[in-house]
Amino acid sequence: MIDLRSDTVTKPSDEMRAAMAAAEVGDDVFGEDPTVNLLQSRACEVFEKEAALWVPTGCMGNEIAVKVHTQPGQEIVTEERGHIFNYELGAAAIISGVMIRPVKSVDGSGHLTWDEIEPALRIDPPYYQAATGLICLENTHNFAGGSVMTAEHCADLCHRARQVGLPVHMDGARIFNAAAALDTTVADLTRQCDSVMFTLSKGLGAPAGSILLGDEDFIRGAQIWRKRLGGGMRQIGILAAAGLMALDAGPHRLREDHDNAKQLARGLAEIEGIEIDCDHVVTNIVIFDIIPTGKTSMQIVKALEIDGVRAMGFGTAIRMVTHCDVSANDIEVCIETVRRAVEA
Ligand code: TLP
Repeated sequence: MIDLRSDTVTKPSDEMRAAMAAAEVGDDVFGEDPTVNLLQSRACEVFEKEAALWVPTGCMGNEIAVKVHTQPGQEIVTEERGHIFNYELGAAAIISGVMIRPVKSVDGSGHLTWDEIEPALRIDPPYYQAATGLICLENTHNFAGGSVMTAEHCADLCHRARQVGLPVHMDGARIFNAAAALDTTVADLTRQCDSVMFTLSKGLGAPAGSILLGDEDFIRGAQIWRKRLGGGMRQIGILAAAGLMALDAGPHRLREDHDNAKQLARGLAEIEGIEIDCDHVVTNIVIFDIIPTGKTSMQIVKALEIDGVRAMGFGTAIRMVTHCDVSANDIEVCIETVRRAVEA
């Protein structure tokens, strides 16, 4: 089975499993797990941020950030296809009591400009309107096809947000993919953000875990909310050992995933009935439209599954994500499998 549903499906390597078995551990709720502590301080170094906190999932990291930055009754602004708005099951409403104000990115990139954000903001509104409490960005932008936001663009948004007194949270689940594509560092891409979440369990290859970063005050608040939400895990060094390997070695091989995604996009573009703009594929996510095939995405996904390829269908589109368990040869097999499914 060639599994392209997501880069979350990667399995830990033998080397990673060995590191996990050998991990030194302690009780992380007491702050005594040396491997977690090492991972958190390593993340601080890499991102050049004051403090970091292990969280079990990216969703928990994002939702803790929303909680710590906002007050109940406020609004948060996100791009309309953003993960926090679409794939976190209304958690911002349930946990933080905030409403999400989704904004359309006119150029389709998923990366809002200040001109798009500003009209959606309510800064010091009259008492009968909800105030904006937070702006959330996403880099790479998952459902805009893994598109990247440059360091300059992000710094500009953060600068303007600061001028109106708003914090900015970066959902950087795949920020290392953005850094690889833009040939820059994750520190540069997130320097002005008040908080950042990045995921160890996607392209970087760890079996679980994300890290939340910010200043010391923010992380103190985040630690309280992690515990409240049931995310205070104990001898978590076993997972942090995998996270350390993922953080050190994972970023170096992401370009291979991006090359495979490009190869996939080019192959798909040659299949009649598939609509894809190859120039938009710059990281490891490939999203293509199948309307002209006359089939539904569910029909195609089902046919692919029977033929040994897994993909994710949504609306009239299909998403395929490359990762460390997929080779260039698998990509060729995948292209031919899609051709058969479309032509059947
Ligand atoms: N994304 C998953 C699904 O939830 C859609 C995937 O397969 O891509 N932010 C972004 C941008 C994400 O893509 C994801 C996961 C998360 C946050 C949540 O991370 P986890 O799955 O660790 O909670």
